[in-house]
Amino acid sequence: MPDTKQTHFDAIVIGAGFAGLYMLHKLRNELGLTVRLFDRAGGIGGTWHWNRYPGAMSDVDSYIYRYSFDKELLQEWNWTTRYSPQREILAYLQTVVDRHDLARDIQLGTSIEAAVFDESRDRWTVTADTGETFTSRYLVTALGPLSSRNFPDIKGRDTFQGRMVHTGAWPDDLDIEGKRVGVIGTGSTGTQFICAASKITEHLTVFQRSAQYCVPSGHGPVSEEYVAECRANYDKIWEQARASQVACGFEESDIPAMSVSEEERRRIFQENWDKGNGFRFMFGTFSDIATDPAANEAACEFIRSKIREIVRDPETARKLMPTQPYAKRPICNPDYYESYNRDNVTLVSIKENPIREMTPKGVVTEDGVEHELDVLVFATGYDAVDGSYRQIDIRGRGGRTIQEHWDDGPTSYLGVATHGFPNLFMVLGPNSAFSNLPPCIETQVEWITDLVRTAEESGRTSIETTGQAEEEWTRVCKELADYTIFSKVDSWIFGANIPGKKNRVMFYFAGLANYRQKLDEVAAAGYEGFVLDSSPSMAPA
Ligand code: NA7
Repeated sequence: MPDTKQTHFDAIVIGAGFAGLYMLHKLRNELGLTVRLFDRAGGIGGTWHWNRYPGAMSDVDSYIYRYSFDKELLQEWNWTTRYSPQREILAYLQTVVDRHDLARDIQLGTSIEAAVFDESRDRWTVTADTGETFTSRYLVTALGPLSSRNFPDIKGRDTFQGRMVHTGAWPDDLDIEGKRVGVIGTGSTGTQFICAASKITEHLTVFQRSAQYCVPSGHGPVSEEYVAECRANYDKIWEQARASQVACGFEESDIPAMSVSEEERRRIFQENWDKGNGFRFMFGTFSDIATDPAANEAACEFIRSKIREIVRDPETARKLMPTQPYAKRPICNPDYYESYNRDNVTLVSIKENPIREMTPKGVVTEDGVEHELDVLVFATGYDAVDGSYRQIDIRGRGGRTIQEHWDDGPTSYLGVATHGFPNLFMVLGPNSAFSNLPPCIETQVEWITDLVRTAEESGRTSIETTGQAEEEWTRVCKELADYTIFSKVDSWIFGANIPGKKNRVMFYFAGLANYRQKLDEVAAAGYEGFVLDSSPSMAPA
């Protein structure tokens, strides 16, 4: 338990997920700083605390969906299935907390509502919903890019007498077994939920806005030999991941799709379909699925052919057939399309037949049908990246809010800092690398730690990125995004899933290896793009 009397710290960290826990470990156990980590949840884990819906799991192979820094834990941690379910990831993070004695500096159940920078003292003042106020020299926001829930307002929503839940706040007491369940949303979350819920509910009604490209995950048990091989090869595994684009553990392809014959293309698609995993299918098949329209269409057509093959009812298959490019975050599941062959699953295309309203009994669609439900699940995603920041009143130099600073969309330098907000470091801030998250988180946390160490050693009390560096990074990220097909499709990756939100670049699309190289170059050049200074009142007399 944290010391309740202490109110000033060297650093305050917000968020107890993968990012915040590692940041606490590095700043406290390595730099020797005093740190308090806050989280609004009643437990650690971030995303993995909140997402307890049936089917919740990581869709990146378990062996690489973890930290690399704790080499002993890499050898000790055991796993039995290819991907880790939510409960296992939470247990893993709890083990990390215990092994590194983190709990004594974590204050749970405390939502940070405001953070204000005092430029005369180079300090942040942080206010919590408990009424407590804390101060610190550094503030690290490890808020999670997907934590501000999107809960669409539907006419009559409050009249519904069943239960309504968002997948990102799944209550422990909700059991959907044998119930009539509806789900809105078919993203990574919705499709995972559909696969699991279709097997246990009396009836599942899927309200689909956009049809989804989904490939098999290849999920299943792993052998002890496989686990032993991963353990024996961890040094190589991390080296390969850090030198790759999406850091998911497979070799990315360097072959353009159109450089091979149609037959060979189909063979490679099939081979990767059989191996399973969404990132592998998008980046391991060919080098240009995300950038060349013809390559992209070839992948789309392959997946559509699978939908035709798998789904028995032609009308359901037609509704499931995506027409947009394959350019959202790639999705995989054990048996997504197969779920629609079950008698207890109904698909409603709300593009063709929109939701008119909700009633005490369920959901009424434009065709006048009332879909009676006991539970309605919103798998409707998140106000991604900056959404988490808009929930906190963050004020930098001159009292300027981060909302004002990001009026035209969120920006940063290198995904970790933003001009006018000194000593504020973001983990997975806007325009961080688009990749498997734990390796990107480790990259940023380690880099921020080195930057803080440099400031500490040189007696500087203020670290701030320049407006020019931020503009340049934003320009680079936009150019990279424009080059991809991702930017042509509406999704949370560009903030385009939230009504009224401007479509903005929110990720760096040149991959983790290039991102790491850029960070190394910036550090080697004396943290180019940052000003390390001391405010007048903090300077030595
Ligand atoms: P996503 O990927 O944003 O998916 C949300 C889904 O909800 C998607 O199918 C949306 O349709 C649908 N949606 C959103 N708003 C509405 C409304 N108002 N009406 C109907 N349908 C709606 O979120 P996830 O939670 O699945 O995944 C987020 C990330 O978490 C994921 O990529 C992983 O990295 C982990 P749309 O496609 O926008 O038409």
